[in-house]
Amino acid sequence: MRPVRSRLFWILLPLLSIVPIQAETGYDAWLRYPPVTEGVLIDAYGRLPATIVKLDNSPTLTSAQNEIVRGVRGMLGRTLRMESRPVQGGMILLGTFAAVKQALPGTALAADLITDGYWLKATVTGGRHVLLITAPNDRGVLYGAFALLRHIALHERIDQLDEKSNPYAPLRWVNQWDNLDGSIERGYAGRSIFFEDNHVLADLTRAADYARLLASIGINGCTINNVNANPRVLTPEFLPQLARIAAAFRPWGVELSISVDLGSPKTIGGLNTFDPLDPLVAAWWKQRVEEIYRIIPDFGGFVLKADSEGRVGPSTYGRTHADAANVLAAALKPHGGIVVYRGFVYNHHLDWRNLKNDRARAAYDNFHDLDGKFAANAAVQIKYGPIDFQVREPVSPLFGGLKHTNETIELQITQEYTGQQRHLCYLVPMWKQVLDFDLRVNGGDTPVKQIVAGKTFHRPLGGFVGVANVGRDLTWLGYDLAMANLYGFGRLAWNPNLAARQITEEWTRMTFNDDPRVIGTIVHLEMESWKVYEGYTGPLGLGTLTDILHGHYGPNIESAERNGWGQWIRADHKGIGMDRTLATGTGYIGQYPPEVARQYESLETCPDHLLLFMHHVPYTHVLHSGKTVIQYVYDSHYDAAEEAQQFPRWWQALQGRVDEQRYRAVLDKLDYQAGHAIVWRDAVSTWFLRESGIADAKGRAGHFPGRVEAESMRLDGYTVEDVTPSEDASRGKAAGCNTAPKNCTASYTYRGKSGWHDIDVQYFDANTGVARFELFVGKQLVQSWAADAGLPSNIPNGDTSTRKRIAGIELQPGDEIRIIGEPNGGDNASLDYIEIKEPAP
Ligand code: GCW
Repeated sequence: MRPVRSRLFWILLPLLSIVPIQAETGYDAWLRYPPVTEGVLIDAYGRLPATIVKLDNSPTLTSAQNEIVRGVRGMLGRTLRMESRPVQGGMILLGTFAAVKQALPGTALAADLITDGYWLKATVTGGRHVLLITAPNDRGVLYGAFALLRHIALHERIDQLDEKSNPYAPLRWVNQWDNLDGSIERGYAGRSIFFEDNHVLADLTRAADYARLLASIGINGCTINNVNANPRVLTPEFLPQLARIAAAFRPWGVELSISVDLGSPKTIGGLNTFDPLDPLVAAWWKQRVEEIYRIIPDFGGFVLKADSEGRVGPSTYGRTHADAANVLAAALKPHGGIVVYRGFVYNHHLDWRNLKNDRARAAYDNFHDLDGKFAANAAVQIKYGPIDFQVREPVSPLFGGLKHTNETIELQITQEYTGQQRHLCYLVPMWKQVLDFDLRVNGGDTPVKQIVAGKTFHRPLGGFVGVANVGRDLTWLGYDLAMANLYGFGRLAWNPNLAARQITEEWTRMTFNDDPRVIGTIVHLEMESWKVYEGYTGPLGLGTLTDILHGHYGPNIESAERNGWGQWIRADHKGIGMDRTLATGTGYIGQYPPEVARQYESLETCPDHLLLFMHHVPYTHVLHSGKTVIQYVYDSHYDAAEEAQQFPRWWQALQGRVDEQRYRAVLDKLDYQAGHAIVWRDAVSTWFLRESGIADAKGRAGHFPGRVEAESMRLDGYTVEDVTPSEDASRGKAAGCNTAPKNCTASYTYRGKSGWHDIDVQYFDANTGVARFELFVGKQLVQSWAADAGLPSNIPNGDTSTRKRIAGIELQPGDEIRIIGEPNGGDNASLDYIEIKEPAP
């Protein structure tokens, strides 16, 4: 009998042929390998040889082979035949130079490749098609495999491949700041994928999958524990556990390294000293290192933070940083290991009253005189700016100050001061500026990237280190869009000459899809985001005006002042900015080579975006842009916050074009960011208005049309409280519900025009409990929600201030708007205000 098809079937038929967009967790990041569906490409890739041969059995080559099989199966729907010896017909051939030479004598190999570099070559030998993936070492072959898969994922031609690629620098590491108890310093994506409860996790699947992600972008080392290191990591009980992580990394060519505590010989070694020049101490390190290499032969080395932020260091014995680095370096040297010594050394008890004191000077002052004293297998790791991962800093002058010392640059993938992976802040454009910055050492062409790669001063070692705090969250960094930073870091470490836009486009296409609308929107969002974040947090070189004493997240302008941490902005009623000039200030500018110093020293030539980092000026100082400083601050905050309002709108255009799960997750984050950008805008503008006494020429600062303060609503149970700092709440006050377990109510009678409106409820989401809210209009429950965002504070302030937008409500004069807050734990369901607005067009 012929099957009878209903009319519905024919109506649905066109829909059935659309490839459904599968829900995705984000776990696969940019290694999703979705099917290639375009006919032309299917034909072209169809000519790929059916067999893949790997010429030896090393774990890395095995990964390379497996990865190609996995990728080809996903993208082209074909399962390659895996062989370990050359076959008669066409093949993809994986092998090191040495192996290829043996298997296919006469193959001319690329002589100009260095360690980790690779060559992809489509060729015909003996009448058969061979796609050669070869390199001087195993890891290079693996990188070649990922490069091939990237070409296919980006729908590029591979039939005539002849691509040689060398890494820009030998050292391409990430530093994780994981604690052995499973917490992560500045981690925003769940607990550690390595540790729990002072042990290495039994299941290291995540560690292996992380290594795969790292390998795919050319990262060859991972330091797994916090630079604020627990000495326990070196104990005999712990080392075998580390070996398990090294084993999880090894197939991906990622070398394991650890952060150590200089005090270890004393704290865990039973010595009564950790003096780096004491022979017993040197012997202790040597013995520990031997023990490590016995079980981890490819161990990468040590990272050391000493004499910084409370860590012990060589100063205890009057020794230098070079002495400390070198005792470790000597122990590591016979095994090929290295020591990376952090240049992030400064006094956090600086006297703020002394106008000549300057934390920005610290790295250069501490290390410049030691130039040439560090061992050849040691490198000084320098944060990109002289303070601490701010949204904008000049490049550290120390890069130009060490000519006989290996260097690495430390960038922060973790968005500690740049929105903590709740705000979109894509840092590749910033890193590009830093890496391209020409320090003009000796008047020459000396961009930072070349210096740190060891090219400028012919150093044997050097490179790029990214602080990356991935956690157990399935998205790795807690936010799908933040993963562009991890991807971008790796790509830049491989080749800092890549354009930011190209990197972003690659990442977008591989992470989402090839829809031009998707690519256009996401690339635009990412590329705009740093400028926008800077605009509503801290422009003109002020740095992120965040709470530097606590969460490093929400606004708290004055937390930078009048304490020993030295992140001063020196603001008073008349003016603002750190005078770092040679003429009248701290002299910091003198640490730069003369051409750069001249540019920064003069108000005429100092760029606006660093003005307040370098100079103290009155609020009325006129910038190159023609605006006064104070008006620029207002404009920047209002404009950038306005642009952040557009982020979720742009994203909404992608509904149905990206999978629903990630679509929702990203939209939630962008909505949240849009709300928090307003918190920033208001806090900073209010503070500057108060401090300077100069009105916003456009009349915005201090005026909030449509806003109804919680403290002026009818309150039942709620009590009015002061918020600290006061600019973190509208008019400085909030209403808190301290009557737990009883609910509180705040209500207001609407007197405006009738029609459609949006209601924004601004509340504080403390992390000590999950309060709930209900919003009623008249008797009708319009919205209820939970305050469960896990923000980094337990009180009402700029960290916890959160917006809930209830869009599209018809209001009529006389309507009662009522909010019921249900406190929970320590979260008092605090309210700041409601704002009633006509919907944006
Ligand atoms: O940025 C600061 C962080 C600290 C960090 C330190 C460092 C690991 O706030 O959490 O400690 O820098 O880089 O050593």
